Formats: sequence, structure tokens, C-alpha cells
Amino acid sequence: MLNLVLFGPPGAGKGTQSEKIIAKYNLIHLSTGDLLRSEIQAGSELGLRAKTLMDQGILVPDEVVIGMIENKLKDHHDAAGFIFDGFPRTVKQSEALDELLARYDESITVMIALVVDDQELSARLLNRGKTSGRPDDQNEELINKRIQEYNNKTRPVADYYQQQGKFVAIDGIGEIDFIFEEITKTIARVSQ
Ligand code: B4P
Repeated sequence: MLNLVLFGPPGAGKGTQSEKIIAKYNLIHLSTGDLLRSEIQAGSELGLRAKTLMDQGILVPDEVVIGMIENKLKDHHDAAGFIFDGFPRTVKQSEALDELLARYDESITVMIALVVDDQELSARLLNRGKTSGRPDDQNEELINKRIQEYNNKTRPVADYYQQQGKFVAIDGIGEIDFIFEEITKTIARVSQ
């Protein structure tokens, strides 16, 4: 079983690369950002609470996203593997994920981190904001807030996997297909 965490700051290319990874490998895609946006669209209570935070560029409480992932793992317990996109985003979420996977005698195979500088992140998200309609992509102040949240709360997640010897960093700047090639090389190496 291949359990992959795709990691990086907002706009690093996690969603973009996830689409290519699931097209090539038989993995279930679990994007907490997508799951939260579905809740918002459905107008659920959870969605309404999440929207207020997401529109301010703030992370949603750990319990909420951990609960969503727990349910999805239950639904797909017989899958060939998972790609976790945008999760875990805090050390608490990483610990919870390890516990949840252990219930199925599973663990994370590798974390692949996409490395992109702040200036490029900002430019990409502002550009996406022109067409995505996503409120959190609409202005530079909000984008900076998301990058700040990443630096304060999410960056330590990389150390968590580094300590387990499961961390691989890939340059996230350049052609999307070239970055994908580098990801496939890492997957081939860790799957041996
Ligand atoms: P996410 O939906 O995860 O949003 P994101 O980080 O902005 O997206 P992503 O990183 O996947 O976008 P991509 O680079 O692919 O989270 C949104 C919000 O939800 C968070 O702020 C938070 O509030 C909440 N949330 C989600 N998960 C949570 C969790 N676990 N805990 C708590 N809160 C959580 O795309 C960006 C743009 O770059 C695109 O336009 C793309 O086309 C472009 N791009 C990609 N690769 C490129 C390349 N190589 N070159 C040029 N452009 C590229």
C-alpha cells in the first residue's frame, strides 16, 4: 500500500500534482481543502463554521479535519493507498493520522514536499483568484495571512516526517510535467 502526503505552502502545486498522481496511480485522493469546500457548498453547519475561518486565511480546527479524514478512511478502508493533499497541516493532525492509519495496520510511506518561494506562491494564487472564485485567493493580504499560518503552524509537520526518515523535498518551481516526473521517480524509489 502506498500512502503519500503531498506537502507544501498554499499555491505550491499540491492540488495540481495530486490530479496527475491519481490519474497514474490507483490511489484515493483526500484533499481537506476540497472536502471543506464541499461542506461549504452543501451549506452544512460544519461548512458554515469552516467558511468564516477559510475566508480569513486561518486554519480550520484540528478536530474538524481529523474527523473528516477518519470518516473517509473508514469509507475506503480497502483502497490501494491514499494521497493526502493539504493534510496534515499541524503536528497534532500528523499524530492523529498515524493513529488512524495504525487502526488498519498502515502508515505513511513518504511525504513529498513541494518547495516554492513566497513571491511565486503569491503570484500563482492571485492569478488563480482571477478565475477560481475562491474568496481566499482574492487579495494579497489574505494570501500573506495563509503563508504566515503555514510558516507558524504547518512547517513543523515537515520535521515530524523528517524525524521518521520519510521526508523528500522537490523543487516546485518549473514545468508542471517536469515536477510530476520528479514525483514519480520518488514514488518508484519508495515503492521498491
Ligand atoms: P487548500 O485547498 O489546501 O488550498 P491551497 O493550499 O491554496 O491549494 P493548493 O496548494 O492545492 O493549490 P495549488 O498549489 O495546486 O486549503 C484552503 C484552506 O482550507 C486553508 O487556507 C485552510 O483554511 C483550510 N484547510 C485545508 N486543509 C486544512 C487542514 N488540514 N487543517 C486546517 N485547515 C485546512 O494551485 C495554486 C495555483 O498554482 C493554481 O492556479 C495552479 O494552476 C498553479 N500552479 C501549480 N503548479 C504550478 C507550477 N508548477 N507553475 C506555475 N503555476 C502552478
